[in-house]
Amino acid sequence: MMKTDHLIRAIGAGFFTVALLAAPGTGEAGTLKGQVSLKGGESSEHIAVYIENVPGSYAPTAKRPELMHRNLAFFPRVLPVLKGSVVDFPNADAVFHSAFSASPSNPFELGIYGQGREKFMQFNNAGVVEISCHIHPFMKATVLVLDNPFFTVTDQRGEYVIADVPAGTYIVRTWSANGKPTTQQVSIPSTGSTQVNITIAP
Ligand SMILES: [Cu+2]
Repeated sequence: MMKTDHLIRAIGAGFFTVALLAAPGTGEAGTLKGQVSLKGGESSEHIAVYIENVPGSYAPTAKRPELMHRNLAFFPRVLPVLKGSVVDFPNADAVFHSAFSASPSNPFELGIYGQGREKFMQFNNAGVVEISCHIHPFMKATVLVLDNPFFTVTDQRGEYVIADVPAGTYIVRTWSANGKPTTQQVSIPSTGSTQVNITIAP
């Protein structure tokens, strides 16, 4: 509502004002940031934080996300991606690995392959995709396929920042390898930032 009013006024004021308002990252967008803590003292690094139901349509960027086989583990353990993304699955180990998922949203099978042989998979449906290796049953990863690009992962201190979020009230969720998923409501201001700290139960 407010946005439309602004635009109509801007059109009256001239073309250049309209162009400025339409530029990404200007006006009526705020930043969500905070600290994620995992109860029980496990590392709070690489926990996915994402905002649901942000209006708009979004396309993946040219840079492909990567889910690697490395030291007999998938890296990263949790990988959030935008719907439609092609994810590369390089094998950095000197042993054979595979990657597959039986998750209903995006089932796939890349077969068994050796070092350096790059395989890939396009994730076209939003959902949680649990990934395993046929050869090493202890190898697990999760790809979160999301509807919008307003997601990130925590840094070494458990901190996260999601910038340029259109102002509004949303649900923010987290996903981690060692804790339960969380859900809470957040209000993104039209300018500046809001701090939301999140505690995850083991
Ligand atoms: Cu393996």
